Amino acid sequence: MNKRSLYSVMLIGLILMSCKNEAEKDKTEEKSDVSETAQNDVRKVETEPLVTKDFTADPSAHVFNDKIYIYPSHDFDSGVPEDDLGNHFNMRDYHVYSMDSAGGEVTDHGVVLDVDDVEWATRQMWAPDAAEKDGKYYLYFPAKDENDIFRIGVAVANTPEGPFTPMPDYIENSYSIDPAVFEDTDGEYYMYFGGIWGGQLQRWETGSFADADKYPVDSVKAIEPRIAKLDKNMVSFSEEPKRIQLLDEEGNDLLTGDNDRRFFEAAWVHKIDGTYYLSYSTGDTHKIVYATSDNPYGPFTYQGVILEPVLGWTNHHSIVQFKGKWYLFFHDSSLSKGKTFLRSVKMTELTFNEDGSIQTINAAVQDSIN
Ligand code: FUB
Repeated sequence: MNKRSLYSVMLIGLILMSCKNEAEKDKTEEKSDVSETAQNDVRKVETEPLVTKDFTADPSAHVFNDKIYIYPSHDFDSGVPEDDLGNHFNMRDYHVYSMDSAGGEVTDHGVVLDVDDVEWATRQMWAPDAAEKDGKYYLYFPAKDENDIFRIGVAVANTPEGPFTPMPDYIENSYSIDPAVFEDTDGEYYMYFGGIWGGQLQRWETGSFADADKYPVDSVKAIEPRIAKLDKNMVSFSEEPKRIQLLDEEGNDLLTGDNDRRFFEAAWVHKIDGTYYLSYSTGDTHKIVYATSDNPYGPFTYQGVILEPVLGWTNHHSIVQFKGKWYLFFHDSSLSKGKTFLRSVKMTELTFNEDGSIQTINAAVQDSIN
């Protein structure tokens, strides 16, 4: 065989090998797609905003007196430009909404609290929550104080729809954002809270408010959400806030660089058969994920994704049982056609597997917007 024929044979050989490799690669990719889908079992849902007259976000849903009550943030366009600290979320008041049936007609109970009525608060009325005890209703809300530090306040009402009368000062030892108050089966109430970036949790790592943002490096434990037991009076903490440990499946702390799983903001807790489910937003990876524990203080072990990213930057939710079914309340920016700071509350049914795990939901509506 001369040199030229030898090269031709080698070239044909190489082409055949590369075709075989490509075919095998395609097969492997097909396979891994299939196994990923099987593992995640993502359910795609179509949803409509519950409120279209106003923009609403960060829905905290509760069942009071056989109705679903929703305590959301009230988004509006204040003209403040968007930045990484969320200054464009410049909300000033809260409305309460209710529904007699899941997905039924929504009643707007109007403004129940305004920033001008809160002595200590100056701006940014962010994600609230509510709780009931002995026939009184408590609205917990974060806002910035006169030093531009996020604190958590409380306002009290005789009915779930308010109006709420604010306490003169914020809750002592409270800081950061996104309070979620959970009533345990033994009658104790706990507040879960915190949020990094604009939520300022990173400033409290040393125990007092730092002048500048400082984040742990990627290879160390991520900043953890906080918990504090509420006093019997429901308007103060009965203990110093504690950190909640978040672990991976091997019992190691979730790390700062693990943006797909580490805590960012929007904590929520529900309990089923002795298991506490702590769900939260991963912020810059835009997911709602969850972790479980047999203790309200944790440690909680990461389990998986509840809600894939929605249209808009933030993802914030609540989970509530109503008439035997579980529902996920969340928001997206579909009504405003993608405006980050103009969001709308939605709901969909949540499905649990027999082993207690939660089926992942994909409620993205990106395609219909473009
Ligand atoms: O709505 C303002 C902030 O955006 C909330 O407090 C966060 O959870 C995020 O949804």
